[in-house]
Amino acid sequence: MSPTNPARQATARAAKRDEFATGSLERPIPSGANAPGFGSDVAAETLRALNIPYIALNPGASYRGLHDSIVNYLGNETPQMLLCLHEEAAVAIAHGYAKVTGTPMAAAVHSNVGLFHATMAMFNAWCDRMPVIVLGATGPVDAMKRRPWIDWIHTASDQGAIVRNFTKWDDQPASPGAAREALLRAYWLANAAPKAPVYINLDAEMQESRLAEQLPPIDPARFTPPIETAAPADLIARAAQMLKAAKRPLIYAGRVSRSPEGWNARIALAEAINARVVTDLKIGAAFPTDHPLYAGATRGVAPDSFEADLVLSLDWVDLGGALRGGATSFKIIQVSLDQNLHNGWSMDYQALPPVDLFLAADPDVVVPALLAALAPATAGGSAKPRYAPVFSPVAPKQLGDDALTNEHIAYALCQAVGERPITLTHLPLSWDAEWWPFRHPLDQIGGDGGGGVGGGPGISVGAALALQGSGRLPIGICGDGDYMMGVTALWTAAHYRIPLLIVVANNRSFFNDELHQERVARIRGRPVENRWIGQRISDPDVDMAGMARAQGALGFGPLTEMRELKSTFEEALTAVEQGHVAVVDVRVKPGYTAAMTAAMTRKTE
Ligand SMILES: Cc1ncc(C[n+]2csc(CCOP(=O)(O)OP(=O)(O)O)c2C)c(N)n1
Ligand SMILES: [Mg+2]
Repeated sequence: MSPTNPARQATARAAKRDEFATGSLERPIPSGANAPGFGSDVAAETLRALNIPYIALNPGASYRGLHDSIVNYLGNETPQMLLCLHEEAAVAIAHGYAKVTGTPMAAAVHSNVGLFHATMAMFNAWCDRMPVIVLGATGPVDAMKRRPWIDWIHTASDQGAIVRNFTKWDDQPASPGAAREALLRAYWLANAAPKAPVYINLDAEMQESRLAEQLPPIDPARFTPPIETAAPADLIARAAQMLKAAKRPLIYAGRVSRSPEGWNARIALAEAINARVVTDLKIGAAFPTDHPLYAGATRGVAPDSFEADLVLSLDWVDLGGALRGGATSFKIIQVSLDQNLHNGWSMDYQALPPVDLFLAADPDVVVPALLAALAPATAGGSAKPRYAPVFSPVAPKQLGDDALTNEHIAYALCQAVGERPITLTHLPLSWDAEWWPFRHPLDQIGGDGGGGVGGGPGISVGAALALQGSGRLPIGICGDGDYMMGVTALWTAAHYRIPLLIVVANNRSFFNDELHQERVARIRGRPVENRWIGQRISDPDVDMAGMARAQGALGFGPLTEMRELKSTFEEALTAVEQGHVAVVDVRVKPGYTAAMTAAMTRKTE
């Protein structure tokens, strides 16, 4: 696969932007400014040069210079501002956008306080290895320039320290020229695998100072060269030998791109070596789940259960955890660049896996190389996914009539969706991969990354933004706790006419933690009946649909019966096709799938 320059990919995307309603909104009157006059104009111009399509933000005085430059110098396009009601939503939207496109948009947050709000979403994007360019600002670094009180509380001597442990790089450039270079470097680094958020802190004084002289023009593409990380040919040959020799190879299809070519190459590789393939709902779809070689989505199932004699991990999240307790009877090939991001603060690097052959390379580059080494004639994927993105509802299982479950949601929604191409932008904690087939890398884009509840709505809005014009209908299914923590992201979708369906799997509880309380009670011989106290979200029940309507979205429900589900989903999907944001509140009974409960309770007994 040939590398593509991220800046050039973004150009095409930015050109498409105008086709949607979003791009026609909030058009400023012309300012007449046609040359950069201030430090922040240079920063804004650099975002334009990098073709950053959007900047999700919550405003603040610390970056009022940049704000003015985007509106009055750039005319509020490339990037276009997307106003958010909370900084966590701003970053989550950028995270969701990156999950679909693989490239970053920007988010802007005000000084230390806005950055504090943004931290959880930045941590989610970090753990998810997704690129986000977070712009921030500090009050004037020069104390002589600070306004009394407010500029002092909103100035920190090392603001980047707030997020340094979970960003790939941060900087506080001291001049317009340095700001330009910092933004180019930020874009370049955020886009190089392993991808991750970066943070640039623009000094208020630098933004607002008049430009003493024009900067010499530069070609941004030359400062953001694509980095393709291939494995050396001798290691590919060794890996191919091992794969050929294996009798029961197992592929752990982990963090891979959304590219259809990469998808087809993985199918071709699995078929070439007759390997079973395991995937993970935490990350985006990596293999067709109705392929005969598909072996299921694992929550840390050991390969012993497949009697594998060789494991090929394509950057699997937590390979060490998956192999715990049974890695002696088979060989392990690991393909990953993730070690380049590991630091001493976050343990999100997971357990250290045993490895027999390590390929420090991009899995999307390695798979076609392995195919070529195995069978040169069949190498090279086609541009179209071999599995058409057409859904058929899953066969109904024993679905009771008494109380709805997430499985009812899956079944009725899948039926209502019919043949429409959709993207599942978020799934609740208790979701089973068997309920919904994935046949395209954009059928599902994975979870929140860092286990930070509240990311679901924002990530879904960002994914929906990126999917505009793709013909895919975005559907996010969120727990009620997740929905309520991130619900204000929906206002941004409603305001900027970003069509999206959110289904709330509403068990009226932070139910995950009820299970934890039950476990503790059991271990301590105390009443499990009390597990709901401090967990249940009822009395009063929250009006989920009302929270949608309050922000200009359509609200349906609460639904309590199976017969209401399909028709309401159909109505909501039609509304989304017409450009609306719709929320359907489905009351589900508290309870998790057996697999989820088992995964949660492992190691805690
Ligand atoms: C920011 C944050 N706060 C708290 C938690 C702990 N936590 C994990 S799952 C969960 C419950 C989430 O509730 P909901 O989205 O309704 O899903 P449910 O468990 O009910 O299916 C909580 C509170 C977390 N992971 N992240
Ligand atoms: Mg819940």
